[in-house]
Amino acid sequence: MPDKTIFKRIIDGEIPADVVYDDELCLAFRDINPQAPTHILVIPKKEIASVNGLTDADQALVGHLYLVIVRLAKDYDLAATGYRVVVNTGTHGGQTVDHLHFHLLGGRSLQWPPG
Ligand code: DGP
Repeated sequence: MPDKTIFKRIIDGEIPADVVYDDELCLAFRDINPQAPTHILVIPKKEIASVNGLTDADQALVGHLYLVIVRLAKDYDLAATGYRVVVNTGTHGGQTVDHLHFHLLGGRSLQWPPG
């Protein structure tokens, strides 16, 4: 069994996080290294390493995660000004934690293209 990821340890309550949303399917908490005034990570409680690990069985889960993101964007006053949802994937994508996570970034004007 591979070591637990840091996000699985947060799900299991082994390490603290600034949780902003919690339900039976997912958890949302503030990124420890924020890249914008609001930087929230939304993760499934199910252990999925990246978007590459999604299957047909996860269709409803992905929809749920996205609706939670939209809800948080509204709750944190990002919806009107805009925001970005980022899913870094694999080495070239800059993924550093092998547990699927959606970055919700907002509160400032974000540049494009990313580096
Ligand atoms: P990524 O590079 O896309 O895999 O993003 C991983 C993010 O996770 C990164 O922005 C920093 C954040 N992160 C890493 N460890 C922790 C932690 O222990 N707590 C919190 N809240 N965030 C973490």
